[in-house]
Amino acid sequence: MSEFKNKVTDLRKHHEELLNRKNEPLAWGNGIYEKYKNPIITAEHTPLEWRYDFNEQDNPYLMQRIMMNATLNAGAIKWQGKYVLVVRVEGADRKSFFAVAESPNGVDNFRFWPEPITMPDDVIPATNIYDMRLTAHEDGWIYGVFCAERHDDTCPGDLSAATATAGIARTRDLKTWERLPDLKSKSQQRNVVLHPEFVGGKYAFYTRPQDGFIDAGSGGGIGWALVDDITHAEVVDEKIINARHYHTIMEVKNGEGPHPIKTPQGWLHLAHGVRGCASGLRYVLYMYMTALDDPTRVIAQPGGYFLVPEGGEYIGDVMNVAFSNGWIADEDGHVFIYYASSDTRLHVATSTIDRLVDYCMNTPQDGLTTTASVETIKRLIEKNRSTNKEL
Ligand code: BGC
Ligand code: BMA
Repeated sequence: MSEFKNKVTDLRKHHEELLNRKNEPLAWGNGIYEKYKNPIITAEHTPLEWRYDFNEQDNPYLMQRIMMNATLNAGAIKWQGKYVLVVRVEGADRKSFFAVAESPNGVDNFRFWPEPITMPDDVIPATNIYDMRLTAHEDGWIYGVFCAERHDDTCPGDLSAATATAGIARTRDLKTWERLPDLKSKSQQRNVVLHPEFVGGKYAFYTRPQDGFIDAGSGGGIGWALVDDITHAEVVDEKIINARHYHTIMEVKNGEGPHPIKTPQGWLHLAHGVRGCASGLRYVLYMYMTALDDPTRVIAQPGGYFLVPEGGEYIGDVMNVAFSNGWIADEDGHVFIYYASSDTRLHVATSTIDRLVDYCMNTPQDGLTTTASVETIKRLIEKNRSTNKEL
């Protein structure tokens, strides 16, 4: 066999080993969820055909002709019995695109479909698209709502001036997508999510109004808007349902993650919170619950964060980031939380609906001051003193 053929054989073997690698939960977590030993999808998981030209004449050195930089922020859905992610893949050229990867068990053996998604751009064309939230809506369509980013042409000299808008597309098979007009809104929008049910006969969106491209500013928090016609979606009235507070994990920004999971006790929400520090922005995940009869009414707000980057998860293109826009709740109550670390790679954490509801209902709220936090800790110590003498 030629040297080139040997190299190809070795490359394919190495890639298959990575794709088939078993994952296992880590011991000694927080009891709320289990994190796993290996990331589930990295740039190295992308198909070799996307990166290498396998023609020996054209690529005698077997170089990567197109490099992949990161796999992050995936939308998630259980589809035809498989755990399916619409991954934000980012190439070496800093363009993000969407690509479907599926796994038989949700924690390992993720494989990309042969081709990335061709997202129609027959609206105002975007420079970059990312962070899709998937919603199997009761109208029968699967919607993907994502951020569409364009240069802000009102600042001609400024190459980093940009606008963020919610792009909307729908599909029945995750292969062919119909693009709808972007969500019309007075402000810029990122982290827009479609609620899975009609509310009063209307489509309902979680929004995140913001003053500028980066600044949430007076945007206030996670918003909610009802829309009559999804094919011409417009935010007319927007109310803040989950606000930000001084000196919390979401002081600077927050945003809805995937759409909430319906449980008998209420809607279970996963979101991200951002605070500023000397090293930049710190992104962490948090949870809250809203009422079944009114998805805008918060009924539980556990204090502090739910999940943060740890160990190697801190390191990556954008350090100190945990971000999630996808989770899957199985019929038997198991929940697969897909999160990315530091805008570089994808991980899974597993839990159950019961544990997550327990976490939301029984974790003390943030009292917003040191004094309140110390009193909360003392109450727990006292409870343990009086009830668990034998331990
Ligand atoms: C990046 C996003 C980021 C946003 C705001 C975009 O250009 O692609 O990952 O969230 O800027 O910082
Ligand atoms: C945000 C998100 C993500 C990203 C994060 C950190 O604004 O929309 O795309 O993970 O920034 O860079």
